Amino acid sequence: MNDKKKTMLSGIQPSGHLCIGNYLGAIKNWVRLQNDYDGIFIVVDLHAITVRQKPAELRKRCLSFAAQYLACGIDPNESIIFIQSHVPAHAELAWTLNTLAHMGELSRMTQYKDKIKKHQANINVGLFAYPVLMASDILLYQSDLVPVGEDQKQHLELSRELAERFNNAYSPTFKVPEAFIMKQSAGARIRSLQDPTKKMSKSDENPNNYIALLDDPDTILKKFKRAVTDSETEIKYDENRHGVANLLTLYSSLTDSSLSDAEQHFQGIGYAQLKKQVADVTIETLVPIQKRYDELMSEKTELEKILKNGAEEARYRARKTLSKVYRKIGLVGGF
Ligand code: ATP
Ligand code: LTN
Repeated sequence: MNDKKKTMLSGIQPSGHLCIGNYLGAIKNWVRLQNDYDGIFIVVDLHAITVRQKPAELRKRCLSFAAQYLACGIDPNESIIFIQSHVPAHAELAWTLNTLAHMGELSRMTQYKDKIKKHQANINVGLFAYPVLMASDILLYQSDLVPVGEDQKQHLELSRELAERFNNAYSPTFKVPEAFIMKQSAGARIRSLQDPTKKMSKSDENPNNYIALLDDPDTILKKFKRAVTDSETEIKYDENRHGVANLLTLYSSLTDSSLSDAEQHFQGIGYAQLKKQVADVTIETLVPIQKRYDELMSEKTELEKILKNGAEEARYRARKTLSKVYRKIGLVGGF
């Protein structure tokens, strides 16, 4: 790995089923940028437990998500992949940054407001402090670039704010990270198939709302056939026609073509064909990923080795930043 490269870092919570929204909004950019950056990709299990998880499923899902990162094209010789809880410094820096974060700014976070509405029975402190843990993931590694979907923009702003607040209160310590977010029409916010006013979410209780990376071709076709569109007929990109705009965005992102080329391609064609062709290009993208995934999961030694090496390297790098932070705030070190 080349030390002169800038650092790119991102993570996904092991909840639900990784979906095409996560792929187009985040993972595809990780893969695209990994040769130019020193990449760090995390399965953020400590974030996932802010919502109640079934222990046996969570355990399996962490490995499965790591395998899906690799199957999508993350190269372990280029980038580091690890599981967040394997590096204790994340929780330690999060505690420290909690003492800098304000109650007011955290209570304004949209994701927090949405999640407490959805999980009324479990409005826990972790859910509230979640963006601070995300800031510590990013700041621990002096990250330059954070490729995420649009829904994470506000959290990224907070990470930048906390870095600056710490640097001003003590002395320059953290790099102030930049978000890397595609345009909405290029996949930053893929919409739910059944309710295209909402974003596609991998833990949606209705599986018809998302295409999972591991859905088989028949399921993919069925889900797209049922996708909600509108009562018009022309296939044109109009942000207010959410369903059709979403299908066009999916088509153009998956085929790496422009929206206007996609519109051209579908001129004079009906919605049934649009759905069928979006299903076809999705299947074409996902089948090779699923094949590689099956290989990785059938013999877990390679996967476990990658995660072990990743955690080792991450622990070393994270400890360097954390020691600096502890020293600057006046904690006694050297024992
Ligand atoms: P959950 O439903 O489990 O809360 P999620 O689907 O919102 O999860 P996250 O783990 O919160 O997924 O997000 C992982 C990454 O995928 C983030 O970078 C996020 O911005 C991106 N992402 C999530 N949903 C979409 C979407 N619909 N379109 C584009 N990017 C998305
Ligand atoms: N909060 C993010 C997941 C996440 C993340 C990160 C993304 C946790 N730590 C660090 C980028 C960098 C989400 O998508 N819900």
